[in-house]
Amino acid sequence: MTTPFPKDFLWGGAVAANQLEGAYNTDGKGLSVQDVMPHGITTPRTEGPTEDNLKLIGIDFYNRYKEDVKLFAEMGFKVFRTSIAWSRIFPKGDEMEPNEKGLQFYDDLFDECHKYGIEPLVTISHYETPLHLSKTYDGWVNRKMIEFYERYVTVLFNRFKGKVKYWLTFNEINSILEEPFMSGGIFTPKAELSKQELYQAIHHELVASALAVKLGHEIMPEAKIGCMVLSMPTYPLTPNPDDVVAAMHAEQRNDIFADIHARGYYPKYINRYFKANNINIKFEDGDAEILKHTVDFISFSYYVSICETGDPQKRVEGKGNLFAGVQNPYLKASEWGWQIDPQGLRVTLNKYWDRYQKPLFIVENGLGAADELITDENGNKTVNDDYRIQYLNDHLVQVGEAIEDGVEVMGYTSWGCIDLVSASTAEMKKRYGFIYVDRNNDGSGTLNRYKKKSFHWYKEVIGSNGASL
Ligand code: BGP
Repeated sequence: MTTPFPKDFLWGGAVAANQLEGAYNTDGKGLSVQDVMPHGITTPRTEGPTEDNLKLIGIDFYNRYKEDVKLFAEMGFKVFRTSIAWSRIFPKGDEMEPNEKGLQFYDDLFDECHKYGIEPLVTISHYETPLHLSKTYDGWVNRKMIEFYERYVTVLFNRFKGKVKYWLTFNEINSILEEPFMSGGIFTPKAELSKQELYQAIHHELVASALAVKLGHEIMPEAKIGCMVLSMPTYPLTPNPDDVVAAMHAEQRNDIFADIHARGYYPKYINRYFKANNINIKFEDGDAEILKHTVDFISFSYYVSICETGDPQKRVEGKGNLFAGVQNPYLKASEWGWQIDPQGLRVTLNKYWDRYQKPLFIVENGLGAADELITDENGNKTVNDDYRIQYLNDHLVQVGEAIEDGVEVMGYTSWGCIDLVSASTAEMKKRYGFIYVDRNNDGSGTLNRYKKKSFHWYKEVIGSNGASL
């Protein structure tokens, strides 16, 4: 059987601490911004944790990770992407000393992965800013965040060197444009945040990210450190050049993030936008030098593509992943309105490869769907998730096409390899996993795990290194 996938291709799955660990106040963990977002981005934050916040218990991964990692190993995972909850390590974020029990949890988790030959891929900050840093400093608007983040990553790198080879500095760093609180811990309500403050916050994150690359390379010379962006190809709605230019501008708004990480400086095209919006980024001495520490690879999430038009009359709002866009008349959408476009993944891979000539890692992709747990003829509980198999198969075929196009792809971790709490809506019903978790939107359920049909499908894909696609 032939396959375009290289033999060391990193197959696996991805999750984020706040969406599955639960144990939100166990072993010294402090609150994070997620603990006051009971309904994701759809409703305003609360004063403190409330009972309707499903993330407080998650899927109890904190206590059940051994059982789950064993299931990942059974599928043949080579890599497992998770994040470290910042507030487990620094409960408030601005302390000098880390919380040993938090570090110990991740030590144990990574050991468990290595037991099965699974490499951890760690997101340092995945929408989990300690709440104290958000409330007291206004998150990344404040330059002091660089110092707190530096202390945090230094602790992580020294503790986990030798155990974690692959690191991502910030999850979907560009999502701060739409979700400043969830993504950047910015407490000021979005409507009151000026563009100047927003882009200064972005600058602080970019400097912190480059600093992490620098420190990571010093502390762990063998490690590979990447950036992580939310990718979403934006097509012109029609061949009208007005639409083409509108789509170009929409893409540039997101492209600056990977451009700076990969090239080490701000691209010229953004100056015009800065000028038009009176944005003046304050660089401190040394910032330009730090930015030159570029990433080893580019990682990204891919779920949807969208369109853009220069004609306000033709604007039919579509849903995207955190960013809204104009609906594409040629594509079908998921139950949550995200338009499905496997070829867009090939386009994205080609674009990034041409632009950066650095290895690429797809660290999120998948279909959020409402699954039905059934009992099969052998009396086993399962889900016949043919729709998910179709989605993933179609996307992986396009990854294969991109590899044939000459793109260097390091690996693929499908999102939510085990069911977890949704980031945007904070519900359980929107499931992505190969493993079903018995927990419902009202919080009821045994938390038992069941293999879906896609579990067996993915095992075969990995086992054949993609030849079965
Ligand atoms: C990305 C996030 C993930 C994740 C995924 C799916 O934006 O990095 O944390 O959850 O999208 O989104 P949702 O859970 O809203 O369906």
